[in-house]
Amino acid sequence: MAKKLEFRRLPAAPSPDELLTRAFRRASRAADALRAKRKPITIAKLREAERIRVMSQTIRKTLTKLVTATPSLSNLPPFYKELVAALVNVDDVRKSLGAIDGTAKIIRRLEREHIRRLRAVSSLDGTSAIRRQAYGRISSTVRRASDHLAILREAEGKLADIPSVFIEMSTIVIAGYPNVGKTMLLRRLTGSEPKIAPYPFTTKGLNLGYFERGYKRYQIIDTPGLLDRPLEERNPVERQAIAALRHLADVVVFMLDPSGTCGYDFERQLHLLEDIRKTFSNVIVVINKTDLLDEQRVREVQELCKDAIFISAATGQGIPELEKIKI
Ligand SMILES: Nc1nc2c(ncn2[C@@H]2O[C@H](COP(=O)(O)OP(=O)(O)O)[C@@H](O)[C@H]2O)c(=O)[nH]1
Ligand SMILES: [Mg+2]
Repeated sequence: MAKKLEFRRLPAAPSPDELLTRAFRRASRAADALRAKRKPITIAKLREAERIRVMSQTIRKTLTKLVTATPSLSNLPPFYKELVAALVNVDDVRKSLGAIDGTAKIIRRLEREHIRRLRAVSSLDGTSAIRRQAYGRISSTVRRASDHLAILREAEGKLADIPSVFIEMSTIVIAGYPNVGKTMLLRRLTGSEPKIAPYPFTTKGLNLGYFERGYKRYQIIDTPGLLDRPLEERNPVERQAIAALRHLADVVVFMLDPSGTCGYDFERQLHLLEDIRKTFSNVIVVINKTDLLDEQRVREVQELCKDAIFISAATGQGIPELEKIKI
């Protein structure tokens, strides 16, 4: 059964200031709410202990939840793994999670230590001094974790646009220069408008479509802004985002438009085809817009692209031959 991987978003990491402000606020509210008919010194001790406990707990809960709610980035299917690795340094994220876990443990120790020390004091001034010390030490512990929180916050932002795709479904990726007719082919094969999923490095996202032939389901992906210009114009991170598609694509349909209407000459399109062949192993060449070609041009193109399939996404010509290919 094909499995759709909804990439679980990382939780948002707060800044030390946000975290401390929230913790101080909760702590004083909790202490104010404490009512007891006891000696003033006993009440003072109860209040200060409550402030330390609530302050510590608020911070620890947030930090622990941050760690447990972060999905494992190393146990992902290859497509997601490579994509994630293109976007963030997985090792840094792992180290920061470990450090945040450690921070929560240190705060737990500080909480216990200061509450213990409160028991031994006998003056009102003494109780507030111990609470201030606890606040100070816990605050600086949180601030020391500042870089780690920043790393997690940044990772959350960078991984926010990971697309959700069926990772085990037979998948066709369509490539080729803009305006050659990729989206029109997707519409024709699926009989519907593509769904758009976000994809890092392209503001246009991925166009996703699904169709069935026999008992088999297929996923078809059009990648506007991605597989439509030479790879040498890409930065390394973009190349990795493209390479991630290798794990997803069972076949790449490379579409060429020899009609002269897409705005890119045929030579240039053939050059991109060579590029794509370096990255993807299973490439089917499709010549589109045959409805615009005369016989002479068809023969010329046949000479240049021996194994190509000639279609017209607009009229439907050649689509049955394309659908016969087994993937
Ligand atoms: N005549 C003709 N026009 C086509 C064909 N396929 C696509 N087009 C037109 O080419 C333009 C670009 O098509 P589109 O699917 O958006 O290309 P994409 O940028 O590669 O996704 C549109 O105006 C389509 O109507 C075809 O087979 N024949
Ligand atoms: Mg398109």
